[in-house]
Amino acid sequence: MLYHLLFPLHADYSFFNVFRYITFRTIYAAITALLLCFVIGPWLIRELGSHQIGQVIRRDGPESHLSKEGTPTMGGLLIVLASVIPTLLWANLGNPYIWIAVFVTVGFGAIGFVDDFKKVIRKDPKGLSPRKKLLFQFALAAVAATLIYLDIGIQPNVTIPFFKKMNPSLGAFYIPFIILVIVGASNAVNLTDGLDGLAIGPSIISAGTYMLFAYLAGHIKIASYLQIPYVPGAGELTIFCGAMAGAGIGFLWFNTYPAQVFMGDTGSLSIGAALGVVAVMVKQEIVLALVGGVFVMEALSVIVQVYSYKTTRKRIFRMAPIHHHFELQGWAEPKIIVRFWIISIILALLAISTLKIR
Ligand code: 57M
Repeated sequence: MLYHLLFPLHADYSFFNVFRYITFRTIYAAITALLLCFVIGPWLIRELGSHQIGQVIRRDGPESHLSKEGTPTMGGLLIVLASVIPTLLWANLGNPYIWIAVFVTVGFGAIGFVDDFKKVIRKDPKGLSPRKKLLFQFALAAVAATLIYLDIGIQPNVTIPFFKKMNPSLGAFYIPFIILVIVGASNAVNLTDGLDGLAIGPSIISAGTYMLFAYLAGHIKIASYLQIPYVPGAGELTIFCGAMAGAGIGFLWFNTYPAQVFMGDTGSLSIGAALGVVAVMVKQEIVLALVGGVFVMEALSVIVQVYSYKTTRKRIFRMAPIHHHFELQGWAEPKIIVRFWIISIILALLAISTLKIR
């Protein structure tokens, strides 16, 4: 909105030319997101607390979590608002990629919100049934995939990291592929969100990495120099990723150990889906598994544990997802969290290196 209001003034005042630049608008989108978190955050946490929107802690988990009972949850509302509002303020609203990113973020946030609402306010411990939750996720992702493939007309080729000339076309399978990336990422972030700051740290790092990928994919000269797919208009997603990173840092202010608020499914489902849809639109889909390697590791630990437990009645980890395993081994919570962040930074650097090592 600010872009549309202020950029046209450059004809009379050259200063407003600065609104043309994606880099400038990204920085201010991130700052706006941070400020929004600092302004709305304390109020939201107070409101959630006063309405007793507090976490119910499962009794079968690590004992150390029992003291977290009653921590306000649904803080994801803050993340969604602080990602979407700055995007609408600073991005070019004539750009379809921006609207798809906003649609997915708000849509998945709404699914998470219904689940949190049922669990925390209606006191229904089951929340939205896993079946319904998945069904809604698939439906929303299918709408996004159709818009991306049929409406915008993105090529159905995927970028294989480390291989310059390998861009296989998935043809008709591109739509299910997009759905899988979005729904998979959403659920992987959700599984990771089990310790203070554990999910938001790698989310910030991933949003920052995709901020770079989006900028490069949308820049015809750099994209051709790096020989990565050039996606006209996708550069505008840099602003969305900047807002997401800012919102994440702002949320971390309150979610860092010991957390004053949890993001709830409202936050985890929307962050994961947003990362998934951005990865697809900037044509760096496969490398998301590396950028979000911590989320993949958490999801795999659950798959391996459930499979092993169902088939042999034996556990591979003391408890899944894997962060619980380290907790039960006696690692202090902040140690697990910060070490997972470090792993996430290393993975993001490796992912960025795939632009060169090809
Ligand atoms: C949600 N949610 C946290 C909070 C957060 C299939 C199965 C492995 C699924 C998995 C599962 O349900 N995972 C998804 C993980 C919960 O946090 C809430 O949920 C939101 C995210 N969706 O925002 O609202 C708890 O996590 C802790 N937490 C923090 N700080 C944070 O910033 O400490 C969250 C955010 C909170 C709080 O304690 O209450 C969760 O863990 O429930 N299920 C499991 O994770 C269960 N694993 C399990 O049963 N494993 C089995 C195998 C065979 C399936 C095994 O290994 O034996 C564990 N869940 C819990 N305790 N709570 C078991 C132990």
